[in-house]
Amino acid sequence: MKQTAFVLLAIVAAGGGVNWTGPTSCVSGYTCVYSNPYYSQCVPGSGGGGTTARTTTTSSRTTSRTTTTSTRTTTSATGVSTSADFCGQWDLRDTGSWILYNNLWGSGAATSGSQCTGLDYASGNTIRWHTTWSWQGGPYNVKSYANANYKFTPKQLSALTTIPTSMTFTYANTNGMVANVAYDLFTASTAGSSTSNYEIMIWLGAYGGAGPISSSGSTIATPTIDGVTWKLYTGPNGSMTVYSFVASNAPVTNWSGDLNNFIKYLTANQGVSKSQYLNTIQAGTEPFVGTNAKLTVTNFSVTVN
Ligand SMILES: *[C@@H]1O[C@H](CO)[C@@H](O)[C@H](O)[C@H]1NC(C)=O
Ligand SMILES: *[C@@H]1O[C@H](CO)[C@@H](O)[C@H](O)[C@H]1NC(C)=O
Ligand SMILES: *[C@@H]1O[C@H](CO)[C@@H](O)[C@H](O)[C@H]1NC(C)=O
Ligand SMILES: CC(=O)N[C@H]1CO[C@H](CO)[C@@H](O)[C@@H]1O
Repeated sequence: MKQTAFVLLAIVAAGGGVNWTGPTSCVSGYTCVYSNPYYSQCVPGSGGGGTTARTTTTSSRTTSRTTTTSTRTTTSATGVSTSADFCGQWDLRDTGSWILYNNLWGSGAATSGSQCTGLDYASGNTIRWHTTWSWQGGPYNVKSYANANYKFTPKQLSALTTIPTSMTFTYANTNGMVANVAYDLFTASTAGSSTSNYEIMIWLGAYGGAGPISSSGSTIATPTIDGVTWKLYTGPNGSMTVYSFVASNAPVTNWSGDLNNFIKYLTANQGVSKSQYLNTIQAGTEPFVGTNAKLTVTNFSVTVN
């Protein structure tokens, strides 16, 4: 049951769109469409509005989630643990402390492409992994969210002290690539709930014009947290509020900080209730388009205190 929640949450990762100025507005010459529940997409010229497409996509995705939860769970002891890359849409690797997902949830929007993810090392609260992908077509649609999901006991925000984390990565073949590298945290009013009230994204990388969900198209604040000045955006996903901190000097490829500092910023300044539970911490990449791109997370660690 716990694992089901992880899978559900892993698939609802939200990033944003390309060339947006708001959830339903775009730069001049582009029109907003909704290709899935989480991204307003700006496409060249005039085109459809999105409510119907949004609803349709939501239900098809919900089905996929449910049917694929139990596929391919490999449990291994902690310690060095590598194996062949896995390429199936919902393939994953459970290391005990982590679940590494390929998660090609939006691959249906591509005209061609593929993606494979592999584990390089996992031990305790540290993981090293990589994902390699090419996606063509559907340039305004996210194709996937390959990510490492850290397993921990959900904790009320008021009970958190620190969440030290560090991530070092390289991204190869970024020329022409549209993608992000981002943490994705979810909170809810109950522990372990798969229905989240808040999604907190921390974007270390924003390549090729990728941007987060935003109601206004503008930053709402520019806090400096853990050595980086972040452009903060917010916008809704249905009843869930998304806060995205985008590194102003992205990509930040070697970062360490305290995730609780972002949470404390939001409880102090954005009205996020401390009675919320932090249920999910994951980090990975959301690709739109690119060729032979490769994200290598050379070191990622998280501890929830
Ligand atoms: C976003 O807009 C810029 C210029 O406004 C353009 O060069 C770029 O191709 C656009 N990105 C996409 C994915 O359409
Ligand atoms: C990342 O930063 C840390 C702390 O500044 C440093 O010790 C480490 O060598 C850096 N790693 C890389 C790969 O640059
Ligand atoms: C990986 O991160 C952990 C935790 O920050 C650190 O102890 C370790 O030295 C790092 N390893 C490398 C190879 O950077
Ligand atoms: C996590 C979460 O609540 N995500 C929701 C985003 O909005 C869509 C509907 O638009 C829901 O299906 C998701 O559950």
